[in-house]
Amino acid sequence: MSSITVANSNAKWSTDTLTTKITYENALVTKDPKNNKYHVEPFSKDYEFKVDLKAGKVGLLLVGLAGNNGSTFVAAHLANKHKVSFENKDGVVKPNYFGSVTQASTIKIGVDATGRDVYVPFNSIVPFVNPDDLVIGGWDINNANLKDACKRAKVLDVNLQDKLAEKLEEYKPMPSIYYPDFIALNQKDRANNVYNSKNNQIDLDNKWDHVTKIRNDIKEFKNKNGLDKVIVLWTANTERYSSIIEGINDTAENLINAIKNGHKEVSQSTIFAVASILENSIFINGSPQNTLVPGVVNLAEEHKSFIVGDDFKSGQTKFKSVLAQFLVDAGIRPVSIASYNHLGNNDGFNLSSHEQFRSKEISKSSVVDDIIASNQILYNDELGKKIDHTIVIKYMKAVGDSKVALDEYYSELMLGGHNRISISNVCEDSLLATPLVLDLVIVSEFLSRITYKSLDDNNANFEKLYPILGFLGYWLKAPLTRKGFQTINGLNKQKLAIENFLKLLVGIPISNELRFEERLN
Ligand code: NAI
Ligand code: DG6
Repeated sequence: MSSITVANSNAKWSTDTLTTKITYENALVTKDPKNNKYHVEPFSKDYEFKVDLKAGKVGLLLVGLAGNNGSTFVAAHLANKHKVSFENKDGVVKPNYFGSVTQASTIKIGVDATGRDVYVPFNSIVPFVNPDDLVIGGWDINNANLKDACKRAKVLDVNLQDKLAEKLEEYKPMPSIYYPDFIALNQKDRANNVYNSKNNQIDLDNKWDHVTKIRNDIKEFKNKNGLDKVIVLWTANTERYSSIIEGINDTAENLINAIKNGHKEVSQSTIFAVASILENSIFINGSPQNTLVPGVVNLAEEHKSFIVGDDFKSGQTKFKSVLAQFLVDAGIRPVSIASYNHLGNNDGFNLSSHEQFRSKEISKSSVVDDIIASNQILYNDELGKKIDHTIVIKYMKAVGDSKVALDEYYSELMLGGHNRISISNVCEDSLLATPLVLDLVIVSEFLSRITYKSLDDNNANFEKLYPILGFLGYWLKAPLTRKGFQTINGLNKQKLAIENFLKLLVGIPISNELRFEERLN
């Protein structure tokens, strides 16, 4: 149940459901090519939304469980669930989920009688799953239990690792599917927990059998733990891009046939996505590669199953999607952005291989596209419609998980002036990514409980949201977007969308900063 009550008769709570009538307002803009004038036509549409208030028992299966993100995520879950504090040189550290929007941020619900803003915890206005209640498991091509995986990752303080050791040791990854061609060759030695390997021979032909194995793993995990639903999240190594080939991975039917024929362009992450969709499990891709090829999107549409991607937006890119937006919105014209990274964890080692780096380069580069496209005064045929945007990633073992990100924003000011902003950003990469994993899981699970119908159509039935959960763009570097629609990267726009949606669901007006209480007489 929500911790607030809203005096709005459009939002009705019962024990099981919240039903809300919402008016969606926007404006349709057309341009007259004869005189280049815009015509704006405001419109509104009425909807009824229904939220199933009971999440049930939720399971999470991580692909890449024994990696830095996977092991840090489980350790954070255990530390918070069992309230394990530990001591470091600064004193006692209590468990928390700093960096998680759902667990550590607040949302404005209105103003008090004196006009002051009132905030409540983000997770207090609608019933999200409590992270403590998640049942976690997963796969890895490496067989390390999570005590050993945390030690190898060198992310968490040793005192915390020691306190959690017994519990962490109980988590062991299930054998996974491994197609060596998709991740860096330098990962070969890690692969000692591989389902499709017999006598040192990797089976790349029976890919449908691999789908079946993953489906069975999901089913067994669900049954064994008495779960109502399972979410699958890819936090394994970055793969190379798959080629999109007509007749192979362009439609659901072609993709299924390609898997049955063992086609070489079907990646292991796509196998996980297909298996998840067929099990009606939400699938989230936390890495940059194009796991969610058109055939996967089509399959998700056919099965009305949810998919989310791509690539966690954790540090440098998150900052970029704020700073670039700020510059362009201020009327300043960024002309180049140079982004360097060096890191020494296994992710960095994998990315030191060209094809895997290329996947990351694509997702990191696309982040300013919509921001630039929003301002035709600064970006046009005369001045140029693009900026120089360079991404460099270097593996440097010594710095481990403490990634160093250096950015230089070079912009044009008025009358030929220039502005150079340099940013240095250092922190444990996996401590930034782990809260994002949690948010993606918690929010996608919540969105999966929502149905809606149009009130303009008397015959409309309640249906689920569109399978690509675009509301999760805030947490992703390259948000997968419905065909024909524009990708939104600006962080503030992304946050506003999810916050406003939650507010509307409980009957609170969407955010605006008009502050008439103060500014009118
Ligand atoms: P990691 O290299 O420590 O962990 C990846 C794990 O995946 C390894 O344990 C590896 O054995 C396993 N793996 C590889 N292929 C597999 C397969 N076929 N099935 C199951 N497991 C498999 O990497 P880390 O740091 O945990 O990052 C994971 C992913 O998240 C990477 O793709 C990275 O690019 C992405 N990412 C990480 C961010 C961060 O801030 N840490 C942010 C954005 C994305
Ligand atoms: C090098 O940048 C390694 C990558 O895996 C990143 O650490 C990760 O994608 C996070 O990137 P960002 O740009 O969100 O900080």
